[in-house]
Amino acid sequence: MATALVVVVAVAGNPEKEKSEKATQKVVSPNVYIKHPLQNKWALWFFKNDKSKTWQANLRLISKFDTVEDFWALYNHIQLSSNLMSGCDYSLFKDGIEPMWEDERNRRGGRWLITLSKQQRKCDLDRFWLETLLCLVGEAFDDYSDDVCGAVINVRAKGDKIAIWTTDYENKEAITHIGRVYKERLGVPPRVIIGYQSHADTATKSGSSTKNKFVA
Ligand code: MGP
Repeated sequence: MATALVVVVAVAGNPEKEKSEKATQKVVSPNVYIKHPLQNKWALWFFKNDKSKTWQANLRLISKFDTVEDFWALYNHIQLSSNLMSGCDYSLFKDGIEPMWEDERNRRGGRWLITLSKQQRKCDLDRFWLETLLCLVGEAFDDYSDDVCGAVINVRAKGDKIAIWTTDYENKEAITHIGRVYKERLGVPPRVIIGYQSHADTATKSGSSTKNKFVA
């Protein structure tokens, strides 16, 4: 539990008053000095497409945070996704999970994928990504938030993508709950169908599309 901070205000420069009045004590609310903790610690990653390097070498950790204040400080400090060059990604993942298919927590997982039209970069991309971040740090999926590993935004000339990655493509209950809440939070109309695909299928796909394991 938070304890109150007692600020001792000395009556500076007046030793007589200091003696007679001792010191004034003020109790400051903990809200003033304690940052608001998040349930999880998160890491923000950046990917820049340098074709002379491997995919993994292009992935860089930006920073980690575990309070509401540090989340906003970081968010306000970095470029909006719509200002990034095509080929760049941001990824926000729980601390300890790398934003790649190979991580133990992603290997048997998959993603709810939001594909955007080129026109949507202007009106939807940044607000969809911020809402996605808020779903993650705010643990918006109730008991199923434990299944969430992170989220990725791909800025691409052919059409941008945003996805929430979950840990187990066989956990139907968690996946369907997360998909339903996520679609609602983004305000995606019911007639628009979003799909969930396993990373295993995405990584081995032959054509341009991966089959959906679930839809919402
Ligand atoms: P991408 O960046 O997820 O999508 O994957 P993009 O650029 O829209 O391409 P498309 O194929 O979906 O149309 C691009 C490529 O990056 C993949 O084909 C992989 O070669 C590589 N890549 C992407 N991810 C997420 C991973 C990963 O997790 N691990 C590894 N090893 N390579 C990845």
